[in-house]
Amino acid sequence: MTVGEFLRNRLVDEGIGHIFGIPGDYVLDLYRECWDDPRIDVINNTDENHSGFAADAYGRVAGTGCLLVTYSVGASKVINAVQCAFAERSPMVVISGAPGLSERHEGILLHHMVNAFDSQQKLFAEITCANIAIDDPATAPRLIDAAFRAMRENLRPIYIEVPRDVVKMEIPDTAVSTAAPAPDNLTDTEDLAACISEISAWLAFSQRPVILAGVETARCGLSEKLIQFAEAHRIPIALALHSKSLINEDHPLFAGIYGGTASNDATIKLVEGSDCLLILGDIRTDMALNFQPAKFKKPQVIEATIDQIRVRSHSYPAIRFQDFCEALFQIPGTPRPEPKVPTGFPLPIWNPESGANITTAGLLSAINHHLSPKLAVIADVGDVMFGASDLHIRSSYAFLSPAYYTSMGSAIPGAVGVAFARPDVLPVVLVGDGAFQMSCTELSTLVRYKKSAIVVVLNNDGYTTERYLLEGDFNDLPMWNYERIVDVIGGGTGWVIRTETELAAALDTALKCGGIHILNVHVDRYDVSPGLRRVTEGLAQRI
Ligand SMILES: Cc1ncc(C[n+]2csc(CCOP(=O)(O)OP(=O)(O)O)c2C)c(N)n1
Ligand SMILES: [Mg+2]
Repeated sequence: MTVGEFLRNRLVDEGIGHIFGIPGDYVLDLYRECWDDPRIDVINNTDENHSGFAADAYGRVAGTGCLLVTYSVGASKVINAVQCAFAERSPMVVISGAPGLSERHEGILLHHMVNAFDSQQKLFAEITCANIAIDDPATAPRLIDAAFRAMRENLRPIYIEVPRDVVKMEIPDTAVSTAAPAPDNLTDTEDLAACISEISAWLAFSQRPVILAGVETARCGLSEKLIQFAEAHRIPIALALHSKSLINEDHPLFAGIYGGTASNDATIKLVEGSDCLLILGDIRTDMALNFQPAKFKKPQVIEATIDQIRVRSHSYPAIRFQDFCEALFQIPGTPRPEPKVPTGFPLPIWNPESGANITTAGLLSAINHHLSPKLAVIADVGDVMFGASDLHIRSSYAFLSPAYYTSMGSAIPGAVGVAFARPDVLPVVLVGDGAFQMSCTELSTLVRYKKSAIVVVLNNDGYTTERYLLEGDFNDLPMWNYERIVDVIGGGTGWVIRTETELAAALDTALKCGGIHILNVHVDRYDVSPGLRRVTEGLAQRI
């Protein structure tokens, strides 16, 4: 078996059916192999930065994303998206080609090379949980398997560099192991029993337990068990914006999006007033606390993440998060009265009025009106992301947004990832005019692969989110005819929208007919969503 074949087998074992990337000479042999492999579809993007965000979104929905790029010029462009995946715990396999081992001693500089041959691996070391460069087929299986294991444990990207002449090298039979290796981190069972008994006793006494659930539970496949646990104990579940859609928002225990002072008063009261706040798999970020210090204090909190298990002021370093959750979710239910659960910020009912100018709030109401399990909302960074916090999402993985890392330009590529991961749902992209200008070439990939999507461009004439922090000409953008991108990419329908009735007509047609629809929605440059208004009040106090 060759190194290339071994690696492809491991990708398939991992459930990866699609790889995103762009070819280049240092990765060509591996590219060809993956392209020809009937088990894998390789999707060419228009830029490696977009491949990165497509793979990230694919991973968030399907389990694991994968990138295949050439050395240096390609790999350096995926760094932003890999950082996003690292920060937000999205597993991803980053495969990069590299100069062949045999050509490294010719005494000349090789194209794309910067500094030393291993410079790229060092760059990725900071933003992956395992990074390997394969320089010997005999060690390749062990290194590759250990990297995949690290990805599963840490839910973070891994980096695999394959020099071009290594791809077709034969692995010695003795080096290919089939035995399942033991996990790296084993839970101390005595510690786990002590920890769970401590929590059981606390839960039995607690009057106001609340769960603040986060993406790590979903990434470990524990969402269903989490919900059953909450139901058995009648514990309300709040979510941070970066975890939105972890549970169906119609669920009677869903307590709203908790975003510090940007939340609904009832959600704030519930979360901050809890006498047993179970923070499960959630990353605590400034964005999720609306840029204020956390209001809940250690004596109220059980915090379990991949990085630590902490109960009040002490931690249990020898317990794996996955094992902790499995044991926690088996604690028998406590009889407790039905909790009072807040209902979030209901967006106004969508009732389009003839001639009325569209506003950002109206746009969100319209999207909300059409939401169904057949749609997935992918929000870019900008007002669309903060505003989307109020959307009522009714199915899991139906909302994606990098609400912690907050890089602009992720949503259109993200729609490409979602389109392949979930061909049964229609991606609805919410993107600002600024983020659109960064990422619109990727719409061409949707057309190329005959995918459908509704792309709503919130055209507020510039960087409106930034205007609220510091106004200046640097927030202005050249005004584009966004809807006319369909002529350039050779597919889709463009819409210019200024009124509620125009928006209603465009959405109705787009939902009925499929294909690509680009909605250029003009709003006033200072018009913002209710969600952004709440957030800027918090941020303004910080800067
Ligand atoms: C890649 C990247 N560059 C810059 C920023 C800083 N930034 C945050 S929001 C924003 C403005 C977004 O503009 P637009 O997409 O038009 O959305 P709007 O705020 O107008 O709704 C900028 C520049 C960022 N988050 N990501
Ligand atoms: Mg804008």
